[in-house]
Amino acid sequence: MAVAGVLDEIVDTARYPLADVGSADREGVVALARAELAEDGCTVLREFIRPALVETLRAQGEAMAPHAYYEVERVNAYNIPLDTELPQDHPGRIVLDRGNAFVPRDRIPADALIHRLYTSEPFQRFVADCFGLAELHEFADPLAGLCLNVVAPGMSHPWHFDTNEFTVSMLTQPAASGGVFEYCPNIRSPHAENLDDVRDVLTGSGERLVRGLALRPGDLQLFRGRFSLHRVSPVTGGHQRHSAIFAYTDRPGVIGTVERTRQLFGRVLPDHLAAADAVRGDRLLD
Ligand SMILES: O=C(O)CCC(=O)C(=O)O
Ligand SMILES: [Fe+2]
Repeated sequence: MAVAGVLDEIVDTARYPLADVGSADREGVVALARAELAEDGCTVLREFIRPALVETLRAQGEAMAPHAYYEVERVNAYNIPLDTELPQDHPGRIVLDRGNAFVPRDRIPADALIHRLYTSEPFQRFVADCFGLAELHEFADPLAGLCLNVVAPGMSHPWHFDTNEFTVSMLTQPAASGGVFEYCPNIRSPHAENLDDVRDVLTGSGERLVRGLALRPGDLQLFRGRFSLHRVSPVTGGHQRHSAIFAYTDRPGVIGTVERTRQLFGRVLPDHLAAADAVRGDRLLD
């Protein structure tokens, strides 16, 4: 089968039979992922990529990394404007340096392993099933849909919540030291911000809430980052940490705002302007 063929080449389909919809083996993998996501918002599918391709995965990431947009941004954990009016002790008042940089989708070759996986229909169906979603769509955004997250030595991707309810990612090159993915399972819920716990983590006294994840290149991570505060700890050692971020949504046509796109990538494309026009009817400043 042609579609399964692409996956077979990249994914360890003996362990993860993505295309065998309805098979007991696939159901078992999905059920385990669902149980772990329900329990603590995160699941890791170990050695998802065939071990023989892990070096290709790393080398492709390294080749695209120079196309990342490097600009340290001052942020808070909620990714809301820093001048938002908040009570004195609100953790959203704690300012962090976001030192990671993203390679955008239009600088990722179509034949790169991460691009082939991101656009694979059976892969998307599998991810949807793991998250329990009826529908799953690639971001319509020509930059933010698929990114390589680059964290250079001395930098970190600081504590934050994702806007998206679910995130799919894959480490392609670990840091020499540091650069650990750390998260606080379900530290907030749709009904409760739990500001005291979030403040503890941001001020360094929340160790009891933090879990470190030992990721290896080629592992697939499924994560509910909207409820679990998370970060990539400071990278040390001689080289960058790279991870692929596969951005999907549960409805079609989602595209980033002009302002956010400029912050993340340093530029916008006609699609972003057109989407803003469609929403606002003009291109005037606020
Ligand atoms: O690079 C990672 O492992 C995490 C990335 C992340 O949290 C994000 O892009 O929102
Ligand atoms: Fe995140």
